[in-house]
Amino acid sequence: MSTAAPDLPLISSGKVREMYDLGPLPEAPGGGILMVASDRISTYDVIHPTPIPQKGAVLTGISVFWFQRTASICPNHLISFSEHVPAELRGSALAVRRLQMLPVECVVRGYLTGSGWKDYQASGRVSGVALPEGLQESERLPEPIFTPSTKATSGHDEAIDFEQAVELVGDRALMERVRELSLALYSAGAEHAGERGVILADTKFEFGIDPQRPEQGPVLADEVLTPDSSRYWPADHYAVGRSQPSFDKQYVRDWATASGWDKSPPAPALPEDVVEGTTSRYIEAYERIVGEPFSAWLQRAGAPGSPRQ
Ligand code: Q0N
Repeated sequence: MSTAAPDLPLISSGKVREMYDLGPLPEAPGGGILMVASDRISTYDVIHPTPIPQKGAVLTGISVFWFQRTASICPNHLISFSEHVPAELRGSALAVRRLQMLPVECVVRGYLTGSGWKDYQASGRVSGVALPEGLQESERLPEPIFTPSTKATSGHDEAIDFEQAVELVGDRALMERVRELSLALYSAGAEHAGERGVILADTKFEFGIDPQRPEQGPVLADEVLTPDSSRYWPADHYAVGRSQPSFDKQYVRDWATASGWDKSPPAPALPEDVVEGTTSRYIEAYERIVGEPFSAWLQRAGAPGSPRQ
């Protein structure tokens, strides 16, 4: 469902979500942000003009599950999924603490795929981490690796090594802590996914510092262990030596490829059956990962049209 924009100052509008200024809140005197996950979908880095109903709510519900489940590993920016969230946006938006973001994307890889596979083929390394020879596409790594990246001026992600991340952040001890937390969060996600027949191939975290409480160290921000920030693969289709079908987007990718689209903007509109199939896959991803009906999330969040308890 697409919803009218809230009457709040817009901070930023990204490919798949908007951020609005909530101003100072009792829980966050330094300021709150309303993060709204849209139903927009991209393939090959291009947004399609057709939304995927419920996608934003699925990603928001999965993030909340992980914020709650990883709170013992690391503090996070979540304030509330109901308080401070406009009624029309409940289910697909979160009130979060405003942080000073670290200018690095904290990628953890347990399997060799995507740009990691490309960089390994070219150099034997990923973000400066040397890997054994002879690995195959999609192979499980001997142990998960931390492969930071940064938003290049073009907007594209650029792999950097740990030393470059230290320079960007300006604090070695802080960056070491961020690496340790990222690896611990990935392990928690991968173990949980594995128990549910899903492989967590890789994922991206973002951290910030709470200016009100800098002594608590890095605070987990952004979205966490969602299908948009991670590669989840169905374990029963896993095989090394080839690319893997993605849990959520494969319908769209397969259709887009078969349509003859050359992957340059603009992306084509999606037919109804592809939209419906993709919504179903997102809801299935929620139910596999969280282990409850997706309707339970909508109800807990007080999403419009969901029955009140
Ligand atoms: C924020 N992004 C994503 C860092 C920025 N809690 C927050 N407080 C303030 N800002 C942000 C959040 C969150 N979440 C996050 N933009 C703003 C973009 N990243 C890219 C990497 O560098």
